[in-house]
This record gives sequence, C-alpha cells and structure tokens, in this order.
Amino acid sequence: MKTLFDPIQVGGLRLPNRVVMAPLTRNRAPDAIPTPLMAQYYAQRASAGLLISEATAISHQGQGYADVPGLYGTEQLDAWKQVTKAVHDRGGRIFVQLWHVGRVSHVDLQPDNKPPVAPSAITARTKTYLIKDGVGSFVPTSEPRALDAEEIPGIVQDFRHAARNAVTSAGFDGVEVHGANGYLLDQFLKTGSNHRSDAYGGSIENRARLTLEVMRAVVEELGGHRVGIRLSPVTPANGIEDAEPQPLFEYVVRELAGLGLAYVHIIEGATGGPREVEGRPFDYAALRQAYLDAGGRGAWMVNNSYDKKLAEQALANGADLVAFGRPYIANPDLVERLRSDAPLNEVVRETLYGGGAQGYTDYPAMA
Ligand code: 8OZ
Repeated sequence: MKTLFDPIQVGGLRLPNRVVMAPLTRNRAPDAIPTPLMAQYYAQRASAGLLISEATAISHQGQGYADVPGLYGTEQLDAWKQVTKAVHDRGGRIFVQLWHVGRVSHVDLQPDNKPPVAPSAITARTKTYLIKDGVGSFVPTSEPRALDAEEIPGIVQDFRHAARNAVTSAGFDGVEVHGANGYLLDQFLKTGSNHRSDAYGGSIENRARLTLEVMRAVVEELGGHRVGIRLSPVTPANGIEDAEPQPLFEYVVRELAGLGLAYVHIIEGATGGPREVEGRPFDYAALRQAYLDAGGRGAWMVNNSYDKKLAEQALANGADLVAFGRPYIANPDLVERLRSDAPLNEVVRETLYGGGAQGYTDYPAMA
C-alpha cells in the first residue's frame, strides 16, 4: 500500500514524500516584495515533498489583496531568490503559484486605481483585504470592466513571462497556475462570471480557451515537467459558480492530458470548507479517469481538509499527492508529525493574514 511517506517522481523532481504544502495567502509582503521572514517561513517547512508558494501576482493588474507578493518586478524576483535559496539549502523543493485575481480586486490595488478586469462586467460577491496605515480590513471588491478580446494575448504573455522569470531569475523549481477559487481563469471557465459572446465565452471550449492558452504558453516556456495547475470544480469561493461543472472540468483535464504536466491539483468541495457543496455534486474519480483516459500522466494531487487517515484513503484510491493547507500553517514539521502520529498545533485565526513573525514563523516544531 502507498503511504504518505513513500517517495515519488513528479515532473523532474524526486519528492521524498507525498505531503505537499498547499498555497497559502499570508499577506506579509509589503509592496509585493518577499521578505527574509518569508524565506524563514518556507525554509522551516522544507521537509514537505513539495512546497507550493502563496499565490503570487503575475502583474500589477493581477493583484487583488494588500501585501501579497508579485513576480513581475526585478526587486520582487531578487527577493524571491532568498526564499528559494533558503528552501534549497534545507534540501526542499518549491513551486510558485502564478496568480491573476481578475475581478477579485479593488481600485486601491490596481494600476492608476482603475477598475479590475474580468471576463464580464459582473461584480464578485466577495470581499478583498486592504491594509491602510497598518490596519487591515475586509472590503467589497470593486466593479470590474470586461476585458477586450485584444487584451487577452497580453494576459497570456504575463503568465508566460512570470513563469520564465520564476525559474530562470527567482530560482523556483516550477510553477503552479492558479486556475481555482474564483480568480481570473476560474472566472472565464464558469458560467456565473463569464457572459461573453466572443471566442472566450459561451461553450465549454470557449470558456476553457484562456486557461488552456495560458497552460500551453507556460509549458512552452518551461516544459510540462515544471508545470502544475490548481482547479476547484465546485467551490463557491469568491462568489463563483458554474451551471455544469462535470463536463467542463472533464474537458479541461482531457485537454491538459497532452501537455506532460508535473501534476494536476484539485480542491475537492468548498475551499477551506466542507468537502461536499450543497447542490453542487461532483464526481472526482470520473475527473481523474477522464485525465488518465486522455493519456494524462501527471501526478494527481488532492486537497481540502485532509488528515492522515483520509489522505491514505485517497492514495489507496489513486491519488499521488495530498496538499495540506491549514495544518501547514501551524506545523512546520508536518511530515514528521504525521509520520509519528504526533498531535498537531492549532491554527490561530487572528494572525492568518498580515502581521509579522507572530503566528507565522513562531509555530514550534516537535522537540
Ligand atoms: C485566502 C485569502 C486570500 C486569497 C485562494 C489566493 O483562495 C487565495 C486566497 C486565500 O486561492
């Protein structure tokens, strides 16, 4: 039987175990520049099979929250180097999550305080996070404007450049494209947010077009072995919904199958919430089968509220990797704790977003 502690080849990397640190937004990068504290935080967690960084903006337009990091300026790329070096020095491996938030943003965070962009001019029913004079607050997102079709190649270019710079300048081992949780690519994929009548809206093929163009561009830059994608078929996160997610996501993974990806990362259910979403049934086994049947050989990574028992069941049912989010915030040595069935530290909610070392780098490892 596969265990969480068996090694596995993922793309070009040999992972010593199947425990992955999920991407986790922590809002500790003022001016979008990673800090030495972030290097310490990721290095503390280097025993994970793979670390996936917090979501990282591919452009200023792609930013939607205060103090999240970017990957589009020289200073940002230089600062990420210290993070990847710290992780590699501790023997770890790290991918960066490439992020464009689309409509989940606020004019205060956008270039020239312009409206955020989206497939259609439909405001997200969600909040974003601003920090003013050191005080954080959750505020409703701004009304977006619909992207012109002529602007879309520029967005694909931004993903492509960020991917190239992530590996060649910042020292990441690869990238995960953020196609989940109601951000730009998910907004294009789903009927609730995409009311376009051009080649990027309407049919499943059209709604999936941007995600697939981005994936092909990023794979062209890096090779599939350095690329993963995160998808969340039924999450209601950030006010997102789709009328028929099963055929949509089966189409997407079939199209991804030929790209030779390192992995496909699936959030099962509501992000950070229940694994079943009322009124939104989904067959994840059928999704994986669709990928396999189309020739997909990337590792299958599952996520959402896993504990050790559930994780080992998932491995027995065919998953290859399990991503842990909240447990990784509070347990830098999560692999060792899971291995020895040790108790886990609890997450302190008040220090999740923003702040400094407290609730970030001060969670203790086992003695
Ligand atoms: C929590 C707070 C802000 C952003 C996601 C990037 O849900 C996020 C995120 C999570 O993918």
